[in-house]
Amino acid sequence: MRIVVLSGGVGGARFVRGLVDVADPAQVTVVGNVGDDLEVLGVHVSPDLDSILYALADLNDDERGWGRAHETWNALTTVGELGGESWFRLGDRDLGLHLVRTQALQRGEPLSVVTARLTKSLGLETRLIPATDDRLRTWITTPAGEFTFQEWFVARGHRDEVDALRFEGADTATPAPGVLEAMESADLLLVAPSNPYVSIAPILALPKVREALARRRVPCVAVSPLIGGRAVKGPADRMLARLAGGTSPAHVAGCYSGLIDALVVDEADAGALDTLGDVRPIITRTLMSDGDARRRLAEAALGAVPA
Ligand code: FO1
Repeated sequence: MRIVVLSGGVGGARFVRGLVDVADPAQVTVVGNVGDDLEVLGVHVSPDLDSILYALADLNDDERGWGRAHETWNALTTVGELGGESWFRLGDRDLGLHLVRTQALQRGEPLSVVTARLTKSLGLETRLIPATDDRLRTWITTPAGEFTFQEWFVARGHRDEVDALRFEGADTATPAPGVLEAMESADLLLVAPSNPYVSIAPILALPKVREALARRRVPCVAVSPLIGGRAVKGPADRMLARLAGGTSPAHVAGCYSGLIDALVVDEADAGALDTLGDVRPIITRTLMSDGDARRRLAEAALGAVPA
């Protein structure tokens, strides 16, 4: 079964890791968000692609959620001592990947080509494609002003309420090679349990990706990132409350209106399913606390397709 997953960073990476344990990794294509990308200290960082790469290669720091396990921070300490930019924490091991990627981009290689090479170097069978090779950046409008995603998320600790989002470049950006082909030949489309506004919306802001999803002939299943109306980590619940008016499964499904057939929701949300309309609920335990829990969640999402 060919599967395409639209994914953001931390939650999406955990989900994809579970998915490739229960499905053939070579049949899985992950389309990753690049709206969070940034240039810092002269390197290009693609946090969501890297979270997925590290999770698939078992190199990730499971507790922190981003970056690599057994990380050291010597380069960053030196940067700080020398008065450089150290607000965005790049570990020594992580930095190696950013150097390789940045050099390739500077040579003129598209992000999708570099990413495919990184995937291969790490010995992965799963395809990881950035949603676009073009520049796409998420901007967050708050009462304190407009910030790039990482300024808001990391530098300001996502403390500001979000009034609106803007995906710079999305109107003219085209999907990276392979994205539409993978979506069109998939047997199942999945939306990972990522923040609908900052992780999935930048991918859906590409008109061609949204159109491909809207005209799908195969099931599309989203996994809710909320448990009991609360985000496991991060600002998804606050954003849904403010921007959608609530944190029920229906509010999550509303972010994907016309684009999904089923929504995987946690048992804790099973009492609030009456307004889901055409979207079929799949109820399970969704907390990805360990490998077994991740695999169970992936199996629940796969269950939407008859074997
Ligand atoms: N998140 C933080 O909260 N603080 C950081 O300093 C930070 C650094 C960082 C470096 C590389 C990387 O791949 C991810 C990093 N993240 C950091 C996570 C990242 O900002 C977000 O989790 C994603 O962009 C949201 O999906």
